[in-house]
Amino acid sequence: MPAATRSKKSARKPAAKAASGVARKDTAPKVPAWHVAPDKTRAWKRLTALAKRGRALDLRAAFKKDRTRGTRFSAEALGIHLDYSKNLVDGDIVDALVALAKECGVAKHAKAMFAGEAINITENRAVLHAALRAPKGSVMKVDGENVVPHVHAVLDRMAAFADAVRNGAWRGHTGKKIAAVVNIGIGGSDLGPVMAYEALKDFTRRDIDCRYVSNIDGEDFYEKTRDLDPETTLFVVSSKTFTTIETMTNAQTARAWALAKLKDRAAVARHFVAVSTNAEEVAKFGIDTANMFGFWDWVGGRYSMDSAIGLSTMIAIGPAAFHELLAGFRDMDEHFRTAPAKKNLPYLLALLGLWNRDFLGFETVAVLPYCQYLHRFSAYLQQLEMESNGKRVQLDGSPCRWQTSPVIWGEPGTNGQHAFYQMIHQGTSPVPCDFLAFAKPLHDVGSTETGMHHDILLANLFAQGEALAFGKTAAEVRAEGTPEWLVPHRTFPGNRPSNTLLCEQLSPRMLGRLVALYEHKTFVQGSIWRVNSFDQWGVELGKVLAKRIIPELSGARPAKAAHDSSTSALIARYRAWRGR
Ligand code: G6Q
Repeated sequence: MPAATRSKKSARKPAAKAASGVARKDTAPKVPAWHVAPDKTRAWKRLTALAKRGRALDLRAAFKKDRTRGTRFSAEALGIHLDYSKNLVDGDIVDALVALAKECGVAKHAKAMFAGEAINITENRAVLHAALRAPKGSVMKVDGENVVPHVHAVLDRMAAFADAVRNGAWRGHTGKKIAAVVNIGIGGSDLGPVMAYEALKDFTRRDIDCRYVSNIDGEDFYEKTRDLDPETTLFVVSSKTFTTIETMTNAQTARAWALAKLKDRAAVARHFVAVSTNAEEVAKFGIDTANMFGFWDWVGGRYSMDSAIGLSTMIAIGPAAFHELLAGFRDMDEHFRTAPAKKNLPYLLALLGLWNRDFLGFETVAVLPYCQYLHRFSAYLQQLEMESNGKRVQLDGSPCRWQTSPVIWGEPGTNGQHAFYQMIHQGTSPVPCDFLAFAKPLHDVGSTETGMHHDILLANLFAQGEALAFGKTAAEVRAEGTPEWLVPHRTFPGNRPSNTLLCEQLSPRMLGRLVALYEHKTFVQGSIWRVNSFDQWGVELGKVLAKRIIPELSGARPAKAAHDSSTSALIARYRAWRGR
């Protein structure tokens, strides 16, 4: 199978093209009998009964009663220590959650995923991002064909190219060394690479500046390129489909920007490479398909940062470190597949999240990394979880009778503490938090006189979890001599759930483990919620409507398309202010 195409053998037969262009079947695929609706299970009923106990659980009392709670409700694997003791759970609740995963057939579903079955049923596709990190020589099949050799063929080509850019063998059209790599992509073709570049900055060579243009807003392209020299700039156009309007518009703008100085169409070949599954469109754009790095339709956009979509990451950190990143993903795949649910980090995170969402009714989750390098991690997870599980119908098309994805959001600590933590501590809606930190910093800045930054950072993280869980009672506030009228303002209710993920040290391998941890967490939740975590029909409608409106904004006269009075007035106001 060539990099970006399927062999005849592997083409799925009954697939036809739907209006949206994706392969479809004419009859709905059968949902396996073991994939039961969660609310039909005994465990769900048990959890519904336990919810009252969970809501009433007093963390102060629970910790007092069980001196081992902090270690009892924790698990550790692969240098990641998960402390989930500050959740509103007890042993019975955890047992019932684990039973829920079992009754919902999560393990069977995972097996089907790893076996390359077309579990993305609405697009009739396998979901095999795990093959992206499979070791050379292993076997993972889609439609009977082992895809691992194809994965490694692309990885080898990426490595050769990344090395050439890094060591100066690959030069720009005028013979100069590449000094800036600009990845043009959006969504899954942007969020992973930009998150990884920021997270692993300390592992980059620093003499090649990587930048990421995603937004159709021209200011993004302008700002990211205004100080770059086309002679030393390489564009990586990353788009699975190579038809996404934002990416194609930015790529065309980039080509015009480069050619304005280089003045030779032949320069495109030295300054543009593509990452895509669509060789035809890449060639149409004018990029030599020899400079195209492929991946496959069984890799979803938001699950693609370890595919060729990670080309800019590989250029930044080098092929060896990229392979370490892949090894980290693989470590977590193995842990996910083999560890018992109670010790399995993705299962635990998923089940606790589900408990908070479906049984305690919490609507959002804050992911709060106490690590500046991870400052794009929450944004990355926002897409991973919300695009995957923000669904309202089950696999069989019937409505979900339960809540699905919560809102995922967050910013690094300690910055957030001086901004939105107020609401987390004393607001009316509890927000479960995932605190994330590394025990060993990459740079141990500070001194005993000034204070070690990392100790202060981690002290803050531990203090936040403590404050959220145990709060401060009115009696404690009074005992400090606080006037009575101020007591309610200074009281912290406590009992606000959090997980703490304390990891050993940030590295490419650790990042791979963490991303795969959340990938599989998302899988477990989607599996129990019985939704298709691998499609994203919800982004379609807005795209279609925008296409219709574009000519109405830029045309000489507004088109006569019928809109509601709000949209029409906004279009008219826009045109007036643009002098049209
Ligand atoms: C991810 C989504 C979406 C996608 C972008 C970019 O899972 O499918 O975020 O990655 O819309 O798509 P292209 O890579 O095809 O340009």
